[in-house]
Amino acid sequence: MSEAIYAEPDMTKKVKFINRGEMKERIVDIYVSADTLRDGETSTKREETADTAPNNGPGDQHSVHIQWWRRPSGVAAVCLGLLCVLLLAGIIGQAVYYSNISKNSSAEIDQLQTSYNTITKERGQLQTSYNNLTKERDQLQNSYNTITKERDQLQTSYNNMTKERDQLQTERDVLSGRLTNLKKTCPEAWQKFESSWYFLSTETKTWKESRQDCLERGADLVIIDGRNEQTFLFNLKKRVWIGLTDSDSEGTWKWVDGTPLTTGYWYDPQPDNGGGKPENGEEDCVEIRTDQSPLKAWNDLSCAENLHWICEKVV
Ligand SMILES: [Ca+2]
Ligand SMILES: [Ca+2]
Ligand SMILES: [Ca+2]
Repeated sequence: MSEAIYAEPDMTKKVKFINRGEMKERIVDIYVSADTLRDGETSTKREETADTAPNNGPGDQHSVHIQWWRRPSGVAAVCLGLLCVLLLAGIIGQAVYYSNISKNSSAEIDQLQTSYNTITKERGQLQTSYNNLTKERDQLQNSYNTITKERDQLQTSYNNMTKERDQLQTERDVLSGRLTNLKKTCPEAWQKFESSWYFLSTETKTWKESRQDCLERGADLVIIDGRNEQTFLFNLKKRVWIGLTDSDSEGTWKWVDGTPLTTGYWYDPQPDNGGGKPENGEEDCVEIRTDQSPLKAWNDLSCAENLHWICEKVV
């Protein structure tokens, strides 16, 4: 190794130069410093160009220093360095750009997240409102259905009542017509006085049989309400049964409709319930006698006696 270091260096290299348009070969001496070689470093004796040294012709040896910008490798290195610098600047620019984009994107993501959260919250509120509205709508629908059902029922009841009213009006009109006809003409054997019709029998019966006959005619034994009616009946000049009796309770006189007697047209000393004479028996029914005065003509008599009778029908 030491032999190689201290060996005679090959000082001759052939290089090509361009001088004044001619290609000349020169011998370039390259000196290598032994100290430099020891340190592992190399140095090169630079060439001496034709411009700085006299042209001694082929075979001359010179020590020259070549300027780096004139060396293709130097220019290439410079270009490469510039390219690296530009590339590095580009990378840094890209990094800064994407860093800003990342920051902006992060801010936008935060804003979007906030907006998303807000919208989600509003959506929940809207959903709650929607559910409440749906519930209220269902309740209203139920109320509406109930009211509709009740309305239909009322409508049905109204229709039925209207129908019944029409039927009653028709019946009323029919009855009114019949009444009008009845008022115009009395049934055969009946006579009218004031607001009643009166039927005077042509045969005689007991008080009970007489009343049954009146009921079969749609009437009842006469009820005397005042002086005029009493006088009218007296003037018929018949001993007749009237609808008054104390058969339920002795001395308590009641009309056949159950009303108590208020004004009696007795002649003295009637009513005597037979006057204590066994042959008269119990006297619980009332007749109008014709041998007395019109307003003092009543006598109580045994209900088993046979007399004419008077039926009354109020019209
Ligand atoms: Ca009467
Ligand atoms: Ca009596
Ligand atoms: Ca009597």
